[in-house]
Amino acid sequence: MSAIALITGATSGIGEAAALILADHKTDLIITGRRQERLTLLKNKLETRNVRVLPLCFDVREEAAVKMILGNLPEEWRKIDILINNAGLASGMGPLQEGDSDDWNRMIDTNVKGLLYVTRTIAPGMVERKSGHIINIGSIAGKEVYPNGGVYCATKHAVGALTQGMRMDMLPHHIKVTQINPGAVETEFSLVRFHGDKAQADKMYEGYENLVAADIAECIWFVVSRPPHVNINDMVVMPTAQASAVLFHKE
Ligand code: NDP
Ligand code: 8X3
Repeated sequence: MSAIALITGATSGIGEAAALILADHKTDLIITGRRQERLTLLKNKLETRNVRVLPLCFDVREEAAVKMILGNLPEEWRKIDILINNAGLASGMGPLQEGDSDDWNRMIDTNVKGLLYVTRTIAPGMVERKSGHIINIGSIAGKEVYPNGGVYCATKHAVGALTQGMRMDMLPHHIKVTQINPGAVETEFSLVRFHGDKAQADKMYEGYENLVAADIAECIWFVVSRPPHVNINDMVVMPTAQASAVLFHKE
């Protein structure tokens, strides 16, 4: 029987690329996100790779929806082997003293609370089966703090703490817990961060070779394909032209 992976935020970027690479390796997929039309397009694409696909449209910030949808999966989808907590975003960029609490709530509710709601719903099944792998997508922003990004950095530092905590809590149950921390990856991330300002978003990727979503998807495949006794705890993956969250070599 094929393994089953659940990916949050599969409608774009890293989540979508992860779905494609896992499908290439014959993993059945539960794909989630808020954009139904994107989920349908991705489902069609994935099914050409001869895997089963279950698209689920919901907002990870809505605890009741997460519980209702993920807590009542069809029988044949309940044994989730791999959970990829990927849904996340930055919203806005600027000094804390000028910050907008709507942006803060969006980031905290998605990146921290959403990840918790999903994990709380899926992990008990893994514990019961004494098998599973949780992969949290952190960030270089969870390893450092940079000006004008304090709240996003705080959410990704929180993901780092939660990853360590869940690894400890699930240690007796043979659950692997991994965190992958990318540097700059060109996805819809910056477009979302700058509230749809494409010119500003494009600037983030000018003058150097950024990562692409498939680079991170390959890392995801690497960590999930290790033998049962090997867990990759933490991986930081940067463009060669990036040495810290804010230090780029641009030509
Ligand atoms: P994208 O914006 O391309 O993708 C984000 C995904 O998250 C989308 O599928 C989106 O789906 C989903 N999502 C966002 N909010 C919600 C929500 N409330 N409920 C459900 N799904 C949601 O960005 P990336 O692929 O780059 O981001 C993926 C992860 O990688 C994020 O956690 C991000 O913080 C992290 N990351 C990104 C980096 C980068 O440089 N791009 C670097 C380091 C980390 P939809 O809109 O359909 O709901
Ligand atoms: C996204 C990378 O450096 O823009 O997590 O915060 S960064």
